[in-house]
Amino acid sequence: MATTAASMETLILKLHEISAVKFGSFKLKSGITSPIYIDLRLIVSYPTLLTSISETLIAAVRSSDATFDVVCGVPYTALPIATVVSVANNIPMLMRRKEVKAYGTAKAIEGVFTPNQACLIIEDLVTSGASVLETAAPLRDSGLRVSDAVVLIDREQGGRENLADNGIKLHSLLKLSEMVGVLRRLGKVEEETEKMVLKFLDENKKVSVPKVEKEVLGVKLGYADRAKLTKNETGKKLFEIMVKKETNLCLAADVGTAAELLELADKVGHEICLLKTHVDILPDFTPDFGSKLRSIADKHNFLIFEDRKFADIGNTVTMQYEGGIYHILEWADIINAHIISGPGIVDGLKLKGLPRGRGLLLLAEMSSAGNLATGEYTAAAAKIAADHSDFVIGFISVNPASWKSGPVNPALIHATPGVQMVTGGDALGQQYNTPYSVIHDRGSDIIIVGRGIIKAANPADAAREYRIQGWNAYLSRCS
Ligand code: 5BU
Repeated sequence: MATTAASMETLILKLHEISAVKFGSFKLKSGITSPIYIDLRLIVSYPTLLTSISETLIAAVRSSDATFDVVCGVPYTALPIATVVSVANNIPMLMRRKEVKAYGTAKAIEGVFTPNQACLIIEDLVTSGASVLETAAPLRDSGLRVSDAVVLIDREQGGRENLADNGIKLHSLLKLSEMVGVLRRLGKVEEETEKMVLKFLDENKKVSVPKVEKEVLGVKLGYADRAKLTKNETGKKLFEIMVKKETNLCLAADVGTAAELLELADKVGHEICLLKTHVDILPDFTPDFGSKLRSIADKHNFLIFEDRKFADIGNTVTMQYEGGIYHILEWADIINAHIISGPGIVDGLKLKGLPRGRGLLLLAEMSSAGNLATGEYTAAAAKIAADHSDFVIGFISVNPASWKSGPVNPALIHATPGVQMVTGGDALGQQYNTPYSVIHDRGSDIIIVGRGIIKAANPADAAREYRIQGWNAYLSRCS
């Protein structure tokens, strides 16, 4: 069915007739007072209207370039709309359980789907876009792609922009101003009322995503709450250590010998949540290195991350992880892997690591100039992580706030290398950002600092300074 101006007028008139459009003074969810209120919950009582809204919505999406395999309505008002769309067009539907708080747990999404299917979100009305984002987050966590949302009414208060910022294109049938314009033209509202609504819209063009909803999205959730969402015991422990020691600092202990490394670990251990090693650079490595480092880690309560960057097929990495000279599985709480070889690498590492309660970080982005871990590659890492949230605890990231695939499950942690007190780089392509920019602006959780600390005159003092800067950036992100 093509959407004509006449059919839109009929729809608007009908909505007005059933008092789904109200004029007066209404306090909205976002806290602002509005002279107009739209209540589309009523449409369940008017099956013909419900059918025609559903037909109009699907027609609008079909005339765009959006493609999708399944639909999901934003609970609750849009659920009947999505159901009618699904039934009338034979498109499978999914339901998001509104009552599940910690998404990422099983059954946040009801219905049958396969990862990587595209899901169209259906909504009745968009103000800030927060409700659509609340539904997009668990869909994405479950491995679905969400790039389009269709809505009957756009209140024109920033929703379109907020959704675009999160990689979702908004298709709207009606803008609030157009709707009021039609009602005015048809003599249903006074000129005065129309003016009031237009003035209100002009003064409230941008409603930001309210704080409580940001928290649901994980944007502002603190480390302590995120520990509760984490399925992996090492991931949980990491968040807990960060909270307990008030540190989001990881030391990249790239020193010349194992002896130096152990000495440094003991000196700065109280400042860090994580110590990162490159065990293959240590000329004096001995089989007891792991147990020595472990006892320092236990003494100072930090975790050990071997930056091994596994990259081979699943079968090979199981052997590299467990065997060889280094026996990484024995002493490293956390390892990382490229996803270049596909998800089999995660299955391989998980086979050995999960029974030991270990955790894996996926390399979603890299800090070096010209690296190829961008765009689709980064999105693929996010998807693999969502599929393996029992073992994958997060990512090596550089700018997670900019990810086109949107915010990831807050149970997953972001650790960022390329951090120094001033921006810049080295002669071999490393690029540095400051602790504040990494944690506050780019939405990462852990700063990984190497030469900024180990080349300092006093590494313990430098580590302390990085810890304070990183932690303050986190606190200001939360406030
Ligand atoms: P730096 O001295 O702070 O530049 O050390 C950074 C550390 O992080 C170093 O051990 C690198 O191997 C590691 N690193 C990185 O710099 N960039 C990346 O994208 C990844 C790891 Br992954």
